[in-house]
Amino acid sequence: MEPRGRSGYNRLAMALDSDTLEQLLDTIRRLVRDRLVPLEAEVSANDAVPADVIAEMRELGFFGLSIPEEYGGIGLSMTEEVLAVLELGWTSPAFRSVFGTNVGIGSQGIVIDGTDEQKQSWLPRLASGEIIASFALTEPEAGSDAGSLRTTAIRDGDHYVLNGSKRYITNAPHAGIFTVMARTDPETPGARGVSAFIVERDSPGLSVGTPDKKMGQQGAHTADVIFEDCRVPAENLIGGVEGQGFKTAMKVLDRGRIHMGAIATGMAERLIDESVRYASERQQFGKPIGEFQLIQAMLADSRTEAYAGRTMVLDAARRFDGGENIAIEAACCKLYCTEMVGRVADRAVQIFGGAGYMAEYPIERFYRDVRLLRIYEGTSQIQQIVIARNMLRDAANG
Ligand code: COS
Repeated sequence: MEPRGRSGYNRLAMALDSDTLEQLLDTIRRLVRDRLVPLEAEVSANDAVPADVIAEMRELGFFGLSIPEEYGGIGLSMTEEVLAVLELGWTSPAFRSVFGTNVGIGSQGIVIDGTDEQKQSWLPRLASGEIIASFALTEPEAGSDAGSLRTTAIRDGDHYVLNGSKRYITNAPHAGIFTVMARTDPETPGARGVSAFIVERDSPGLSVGTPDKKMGQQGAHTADVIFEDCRVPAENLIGGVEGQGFKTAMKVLDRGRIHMGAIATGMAERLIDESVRYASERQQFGKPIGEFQLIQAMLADSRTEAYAGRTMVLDAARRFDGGENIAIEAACCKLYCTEMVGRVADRAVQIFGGAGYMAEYPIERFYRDVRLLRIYEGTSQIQQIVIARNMLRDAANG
């Protein structure tokens, strides 16, 4: 029998021994509940995570959670990452966003498809949090249709010259490097002409726009990134091969979709906790509202759905760690868990009633924060397309 930790999950495909994993999860849980939750309102009001919190997260190794140990990270398996992210979901997503791109979309292009030199030169600095990595795929005219991106990267001697602009790029205002998808072959339309590059923040010709004003997730920052004859050394072409950039981006997003499902589930669990507490305390008609079956139905539906989400992300992560192709399962996680947390947040507002609509309570903020999850890293509709296309392809291939 494999030992079972507090997480209650069979320890398969784990990189850490069980004590170390439990210790890490406990550390995250304590930091989140004792230190970060009390700071949520301040982070939202100031639109910034305090510098000492960022320093603490750096110290704890959060920036390197998913980066292999040989490059200075903690090297969590996907299953372990999911368990960590479920804990992190308990608080405002702004905190996770500080290091989220280093763990996920900003670093994984290099981890998955980078050359040894690229890994050695960038991953240790990403793992330590010395620099932030951003993922630059989306453009003003290319969102869901990522393969139609227009930014060009034209070879000129031992450099590529980039022109174009990227939109809504998470952590762009803080980034030291960008993983940029750009068209190296303007004659080839669609995904095949796209390559991926590591572009340094201080490259001549690169500028970052003013941070976007958003509906929620204050404290997490996005901005445009503009390339005007931006010269990038040819050795920064990820994997050293042109035309592979779209596939690199898709592989990064596959993995990111499990991570995103876990964040959504963690947030749902927090909202349920808040809802149960409020339903136990709030009195109407002479008793706590939790004694009314219509409130109980909402609590039960939320709990059932969050449980389904938790089970799903852990299953997809286990399959990923086992080397299975998880394109369908990852999209299922993103689709189900992010839609699910939308329903859970909506029920939480309903249970809180007028208080759920007021900025004084955290529910209103979470309601706005979770709305983004159904959009970024691939909308729900894109997940449906990915799932159905793969189903039909599998059926055609027997
Ligand atoms: N892993 C590896 N390769 C993949 C892949 C995956 N998950 N998905 C697609 N590919 C490959 C395909 O096999 C194909 O390769 P070949 O040309 O060798 O056959 C190539 O990539 C193009 O794939 P496809 O034809 O499916 O591309 P489409 O242009 O039709 O786009 C969708 C597919 C819509 C799924 C894609 O554009 C997408 O995911 N869009 C959403 C982007 C997104 O999430 N944006 C959020 C912002 S980034 S934070």
